[in-house]
Formats: sequence, C-alpha cells, structure tokens
Amino acid sequence: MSDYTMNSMTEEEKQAFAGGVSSEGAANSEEAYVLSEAVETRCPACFMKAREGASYGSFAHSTYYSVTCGLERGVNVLLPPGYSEKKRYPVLYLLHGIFGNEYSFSQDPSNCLKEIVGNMAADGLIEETIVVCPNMFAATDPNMQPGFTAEACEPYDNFINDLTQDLMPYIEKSFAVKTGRENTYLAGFSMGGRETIYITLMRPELFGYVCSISAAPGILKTRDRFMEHPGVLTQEEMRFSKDAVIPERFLICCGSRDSVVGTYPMQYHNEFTANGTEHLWYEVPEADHDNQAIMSGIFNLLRCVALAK
Ligand code: FER
Repeated sequence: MSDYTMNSMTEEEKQAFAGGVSSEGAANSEEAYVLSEAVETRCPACFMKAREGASYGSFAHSTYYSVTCGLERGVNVLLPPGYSEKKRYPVLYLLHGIFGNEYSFSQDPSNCLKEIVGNMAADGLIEETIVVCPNMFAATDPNMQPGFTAEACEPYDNFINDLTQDLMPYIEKSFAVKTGRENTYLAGFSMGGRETIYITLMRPELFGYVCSISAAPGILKTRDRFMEHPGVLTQEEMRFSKDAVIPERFLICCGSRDSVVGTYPMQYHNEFTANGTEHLWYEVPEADHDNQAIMSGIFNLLRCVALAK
C-alpha cells in the first residue's frame, strides 16, 4: 500500500475508496431499537435488513447541466417506494469517497442505504426521504482524473459550487422535495466527509442535519502517506462565521481502526473543539474505512432528524 497513483490501482481498490468496504468486528445490536438521544455507535441490525413484505426505494439516474463545470453531469436519486409528485419529501445529499462517482452508493448493496432509510421511515421514526447521490468530482475538464495530487483534488473542493448553484436547484425543480434547512441534510464518506465539513463551514445555513463520516485529510495543510495537502482552510477558519445560522446537528464520526484516514477525523474534531465550533464526535467501534462507519453515520444522522420531529 505505498504507491497510490491512479494507474497503479485496480478497479476494486478504487471502489473501496469510493464507497467503503465491508468489515467484520463488533456486532450491531439485534435488539428492537428505541429512539434515544444517545449515539448508537453502530447502526442497529433491525434497520439493515430488508423485511419481508416491505418495499424499498429505487435509484433513478438522471443528468443535469452544471454551469459550474460547463458539463452535463450524472446523479443517482433514491426515491422512496410509491414516490409521488403530490407529496413532498426531505432530502439527503450523500457524498462518495475519492475515485467514486454517482454510482458508488447505488451499486453497493452492502451499505444497506435503501434498507436503513426505508426501515426508519416504515417505523415512523423519520419521513420518507429522498437520497441524492451525486458525482462529487466537479471538474471542468471532462478528461481530468482524480488522484492523490493537489491539482487532482481541486475538483472535489469545487463541488460546493456545483452543489449549491447547479445540483440543488435541479433537484428542487425536478423532484418533489421539501426545501429549507430543516428538510435538507448532508452526509459524506471519506473524501465526501472532507467536503461535507468544508461545505458545512462555508454554507452552514443550507443544511439542518450533517454527518461527516471518516473524513479525509486536506482541509488543513498536512502531509500523509498519500500526498502533501496544501490545505483549503487555516486552523483559525475551522469555525462558523459569527452570527451564522448553523446546523441543528453536526456529527463527525470515524471507525475506531480506520486504516486509510487514521486519526484525521479526530483532528478535525479537536480543531472544532478548540475553536468552539458546535459538533458531536464519536467513534464507530471496530470499524475500518468501511460500510460499518457509513451505516452508523447515516443511521445517527437520521436518528437526530427523528428526535427533532
Ligand atoms: C488522503 C487520504 C485519503 C486523501 C484522500 C483520501 C486526497 C480519501 C480516501 C477515500 O475517499 O476513501 O490523503 O487525499
């Protein structure tokens, strides 16, 4: 695991970065879940399984024109079962990891995304919710490829513009979504977890509920085993601007034995604590850079939504 350039990686390795891998370790509770203020560090098993006779949402692929990129771009949208234009649904924007695209979550059934959202809605904990899975590599050059260089990371940091100026308006006009921050959630894994933090700091008024899962380094200047990160913010800037409207809940989590981003998420947590930036940090026991961390983050984000409603 030394030379992580695009060309030396297999498709399987890239997929593991983009959407996480499966892992063994601590068990997920088999007990019936009772809504609680307390973080449930692993997604309860009862939400991860498809239930007999229940129906779950399905992904619809579509494209939108991005003025930010000057390109037509793809997005996968998870629509609840029985989706109807006559209803209005809250929406979760879910950001993949490095080397991913709009299929990273939809093509990996082991993240149980449909089941977690569908079962929590079926149990009356949350409203039926639309999940938007974009392509977070917001490059203006269609031939540009992601990688572990500062230049190849810029399109990820540019996603904030595509999201706020192109994708969100497209989703709001094309799907029956509820608008407003209380109905708009943001979560992301790894590179997507890093951009989740960045977007939340830059536009805290847009999202009511946020979860950064296993966030990659690079918001702050640093060097890890993959690359030298110039940093996009200073330590001083790791805070909400004065008088900002901020998320109701801002979760930051990571697997307790993450072999890819290590303690970087905890460092973000420490910077936020030092700066008085409101957030909630927790570790996912025994989880690596994997779907256990992803499922826990999504579950806890939706648990916070459930508590508020
Ligand atoms: C890095 C370490 C991890 C990095 C990105 C990642 C761009 C992302 C991993 C992932 O998305 O799974 O230094 O730099």
